[in-house]
Amino acid sequence: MSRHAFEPPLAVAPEIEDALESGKPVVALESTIIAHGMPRPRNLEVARSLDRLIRDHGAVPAMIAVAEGSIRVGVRDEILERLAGDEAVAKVSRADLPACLISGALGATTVAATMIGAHLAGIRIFATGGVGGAHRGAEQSFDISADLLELARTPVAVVSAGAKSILDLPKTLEILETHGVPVIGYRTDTFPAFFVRSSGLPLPVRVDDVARLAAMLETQWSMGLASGALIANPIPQDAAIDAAEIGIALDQALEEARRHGITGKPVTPFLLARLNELTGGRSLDANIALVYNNAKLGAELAKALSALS
Ligand code: PSU
Ligand code: MN
Repeated sequence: MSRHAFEPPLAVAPEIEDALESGKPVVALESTIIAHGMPRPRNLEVARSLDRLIRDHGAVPAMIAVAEGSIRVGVRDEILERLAGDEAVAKVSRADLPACLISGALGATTVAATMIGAHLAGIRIFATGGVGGAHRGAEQSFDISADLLELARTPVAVVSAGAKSILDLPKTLEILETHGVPVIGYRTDTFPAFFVRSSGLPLPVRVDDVARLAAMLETQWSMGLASGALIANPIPQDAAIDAAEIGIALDQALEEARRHGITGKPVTPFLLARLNELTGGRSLDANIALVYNNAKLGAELAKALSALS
């Protein structure tokens, strides 16, 4: 008899279920970047463009969110519009999943919660913008994103442009190393810093082609190492923002967050929104460009992984 009296509350869209059953490439997408990471109305356009882009690159997109008591893998348009337009969408990480599911409320899933949904559905590749990490001052505040621990225990590869330097990137990398999470530079030797192609922090592994990347993931998982992997894909050159310019805006946004006493969950959404204002929308353009770039790599990687199995 199973230890679990209930099936997990998972609702996979038929198209995605078919794709997974026939071994076709599928790429998971998170809903928090849409609900909390980008302003309206661009967020909805981005969600729709991501869907098209992944299809154009030969994979099936799977936006993940919580709605109507289930983890939705693939959301219908009405839910997507509410995620992009509704102020009241909860930000749902691992710890928030059960309460949000029981309440029936609409929830946008973070990297951590999206990895859980992807894994439950059998999706191995997930493309996003940036992952959460150790915040600056984490040695005092203990503010370390659940994304890092999820990467340590859920076998999904996350394609990201690294993490923003609103975080303490050296600490973030140390935590990932401690937990045995491979951080793999895609065509880079250093950890990318989201808007900026390089943080200057060296990475132990660099891979220049997707077939090799897929083989590495397959090898990791074949050994039963049930952790994820972080694929670090730098923002395209022509979309990157000057490190000094973004640094000034980041410092100001961080100072404002401190002054307003903003801590915990609202920190990242607050900083993202302020950065966008402080850079006159340039940070948003860069953010969108790097998400598209990650979606493309995610699709290529999902195809390469499908070809192996
Ligand atoms: N970083 C970004 N954009 C985002 C996020 C992080 O550049 O939208 C979101 C992601 O959903 C990520 C979450 O999983 O913030 C991390 O939040 P926290 O630090 O509260 O775990
Ligand atoms: Mn936090």
